[in-house]
Amino acid sequence: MMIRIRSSVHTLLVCVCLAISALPARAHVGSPDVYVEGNAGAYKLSVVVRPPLVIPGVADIELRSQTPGIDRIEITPIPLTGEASKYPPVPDFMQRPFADPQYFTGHLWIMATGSWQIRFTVHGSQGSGVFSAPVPATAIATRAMQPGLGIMLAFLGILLVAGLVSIVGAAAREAQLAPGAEAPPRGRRRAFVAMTITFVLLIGAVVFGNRWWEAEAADYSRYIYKPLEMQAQLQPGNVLDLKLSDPGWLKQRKLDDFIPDHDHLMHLYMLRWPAMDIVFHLHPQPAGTGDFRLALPSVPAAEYRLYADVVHENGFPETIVSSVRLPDISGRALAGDDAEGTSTALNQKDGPAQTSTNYKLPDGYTMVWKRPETLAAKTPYDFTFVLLDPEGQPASDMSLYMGMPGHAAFVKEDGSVFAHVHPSGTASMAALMIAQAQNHQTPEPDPATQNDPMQMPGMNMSRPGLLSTVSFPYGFPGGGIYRIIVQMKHGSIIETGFFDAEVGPAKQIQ
Ligand SMILES: [Cu+2]
Repeated sequence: MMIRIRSSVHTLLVCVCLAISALPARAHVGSPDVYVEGNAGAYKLSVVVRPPLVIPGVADIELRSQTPGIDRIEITPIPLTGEASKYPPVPDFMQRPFADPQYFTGHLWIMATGSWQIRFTVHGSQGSGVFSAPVPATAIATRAMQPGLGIMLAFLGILLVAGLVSIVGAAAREAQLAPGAEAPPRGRRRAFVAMTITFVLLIGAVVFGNRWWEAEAADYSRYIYKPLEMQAQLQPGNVLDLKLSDPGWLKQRKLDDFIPDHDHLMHLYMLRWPAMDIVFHLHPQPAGTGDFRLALPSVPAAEYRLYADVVHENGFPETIVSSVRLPDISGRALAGDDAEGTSTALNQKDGPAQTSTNYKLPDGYTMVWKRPETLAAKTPYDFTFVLLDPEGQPASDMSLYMGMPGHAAFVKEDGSVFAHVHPSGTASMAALMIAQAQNHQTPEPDPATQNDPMQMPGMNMSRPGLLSTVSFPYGFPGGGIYRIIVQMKHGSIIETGFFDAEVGPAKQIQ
């Protein structure tokens, strides 16, 4: 009987913890934290938003201003689109936790799953300004309770049941006795009956409680994020057909509401797997609801892993993961924004192969990574790359690639992390533009921030003097080996550089 109680109590506790302990959202794969850079009026901000572990839950926000003079910052969580986006709640204020006057932290409740923004209103000596960071918030998985906590809670539960049973027994046996008197056999019998009834009732309560929590957990699990699924199939004529399907999540998710994100409805990274030594950045075209097609370029026979980025109408981004085995294909020539890069295989056994900071490109150019000395998880970095011409000078013929000075993909060796990042950060460009439009900001030309695509009125305009340096704000979600694939464009050539990084565990914040 005791074993049954124990297992029931344990199940109940596990359910409680399943319900309260979910992992957060991810627009990318395995990389939930949002790293963005942008301007609030005269202030250039670097923002990290760590979405909550539960929905509803608290998002942790860190902000560093590259511009001095800030007096105070108000933060507000608002849905990115819809009627509710017009009625922001009363703002909170960010704190300065350290002596550093340009570093701020804050915490905000995110009350529902969906496409959110955190709006920063900055006041200071250089006037006021507004900036919004899009934050997709979803619970994506459940985490089991720690065994130690489970055993402790189960023990306390048993103690509670045993205590109540013995209290009832003592009351039935001895309540009417004079002090010090021995309980008569009748009293003992009465106590036995009372204890049995109490025990059965308590077991009933535990079983009922368990059922209730199971129902709650099942209900909650419906809200756990399930990314769209994708079936990739080779069709005659070297056409890759990508069929999307919804495994069931929120009813409002659709397969026909995608909006263009930096010029395309879908950005497909196709990597030879697991070597990651050949990478294609391609742009399949819609061919019906939830159906995308792509005429393949020439590819060698291999297994390829596919990461497809799309953005829904409400600014909610998804990365759809799939894989496909392709035969040798002699396909079309690459054209437009499509690009290909080749490197050495990611050496999974003996550590990173491309640990150097200089990546030699086939046309004599070199891509250089200003690599930090050490890389730790959960730490915001500016990943800075420079494109040098064959003479070793910064390339002077730079052009924008899909409206931006560069695109980077951070891929973990086991494929569990994939993040497609831009100079403005990890947020999708489409979501950033929705947020920016609401802030009614007119972009001001500023040579110091010309790498920032939000500063560019016509994102496709090629501008003379575009810097050959590009920076991506990002932080690794965890330790391990990552391949960073960086693309920049000069003239009409899209260059693809490969860099490998060994990332240590997260550092304790001082
Ligand atoms: Cu991109």
